[in-house]
Amino acid sequence: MAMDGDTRPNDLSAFWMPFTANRQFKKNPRMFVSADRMHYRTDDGRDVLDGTAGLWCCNAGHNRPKIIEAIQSQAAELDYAPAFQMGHPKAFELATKLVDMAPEPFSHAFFTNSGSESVETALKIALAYHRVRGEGTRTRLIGRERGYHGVNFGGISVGGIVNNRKFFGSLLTGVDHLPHTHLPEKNAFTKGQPEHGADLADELERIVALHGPETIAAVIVEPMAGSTGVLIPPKGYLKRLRELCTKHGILLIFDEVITGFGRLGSSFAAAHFDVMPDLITCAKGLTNGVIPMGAVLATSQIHDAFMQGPEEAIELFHGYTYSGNPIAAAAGVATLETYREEGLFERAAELAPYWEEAVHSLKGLPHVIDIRNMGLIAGIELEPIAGQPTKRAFSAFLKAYEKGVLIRTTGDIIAMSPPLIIEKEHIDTLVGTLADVIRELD
Ligand code: PXG
Repeated sequence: MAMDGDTRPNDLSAFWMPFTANRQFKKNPRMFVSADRMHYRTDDGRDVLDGTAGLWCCNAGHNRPKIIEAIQSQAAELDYAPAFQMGHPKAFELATKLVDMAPEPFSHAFFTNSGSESVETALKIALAYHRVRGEGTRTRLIGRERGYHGVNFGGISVGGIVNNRKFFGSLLTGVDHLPHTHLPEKNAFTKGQPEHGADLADELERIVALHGPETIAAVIVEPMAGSTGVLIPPKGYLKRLRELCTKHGILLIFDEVITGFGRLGSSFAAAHFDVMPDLITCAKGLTNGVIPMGAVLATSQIHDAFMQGPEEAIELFHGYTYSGNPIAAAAGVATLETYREEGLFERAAELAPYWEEAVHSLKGLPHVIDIRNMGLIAGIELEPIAGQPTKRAFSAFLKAYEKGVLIRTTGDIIAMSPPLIIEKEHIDTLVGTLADVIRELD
């Protein structure tokens, strides 16, 4: 129990923390107690510059009044409405705003509560799409090595992160993986999209030849892989993947849980790269991270394929108690309006060159073996300490936190993805502090 007026709970044992070294954390906890725009405030009263938009989600920065107000008034007006066979205006409003923001072919939104649920939903829609069209033999799903698609069974099956998979049994059957596109020996220190690796998309031909195209339902990839260390797609790679999927009647799913909502300087990566998948998953920035919510965006072609049977029949046997939850929808509407009113996606695009120069200035510092960037995102790869992978980057994370900057690490890669309201001075502080941190590393 917390003491009155004490902001640090003194019993940390009950909360089993996600993706955290629980015992280590609880010996030396790091607690945020409030936030404002670009900064968190710690329980010991320090300001910490947010270099990661929370977990890649608070794209408009923290505690934005419009979003707070929308949540408060929605909660007071309509707290919850049943999601099945009933509606409420905010979910429809948000769906319309969302498809208006998305690139042209996306005309429908299915609501979920997280990125993981968006992935499960997209995979299920893909399988069901083929079935309702009489192509029920298309049951295979293709992911990619080093892909992250959340933590549910479909997502870890198509995902390519060994620790997220190996503890959890046999996963989905009928899944195959494309090779990842990380080629440091050829592409290290590339600014923006790397030159080499488009041909790795051709591996899909090998997988198709092995199984037969009529067995494959969908390919799912992150257009830019975030969680495994900011892997930027090689020039031409996504376009090639699109061509091959079209050629073989396979649906292409872009998992845009990180790349959606301005991270690359466009609404979605699909628009940024001008490559249109058939389905887009999103979450995180949809509500600025404030309330759990995700969505799957579908083209009319996908959606309309389901709208064929008798009108009184349920077309898709899928959905969640909280699909389109009123308070989440209100937060979503206020978030999308904030992005638009403040031109935050354009702002990200304008700042991207400054960001690129800033992060690449870290080249030449000790242990730095690669730097990757795009939009307002960067990955800085460190040489692992021999026999102790992840240790060097994690100690950078701890030192940065002590110096008042929040970064994120995955393996020995430092990832940064600040709120899109970041100012140049913040970029200087973020990168300057990181340079000091890296110089101090063992
Ligand atoms: N797909 C992608 C591409 C993601 O990045 C998910 C699905 C799952 O979303 P939910 O909302 O279920 O967590 C994600 C989530 C990190 C980090 O620092 C990345 C995520 C989540 C937490 C930490 O790499 N991505």
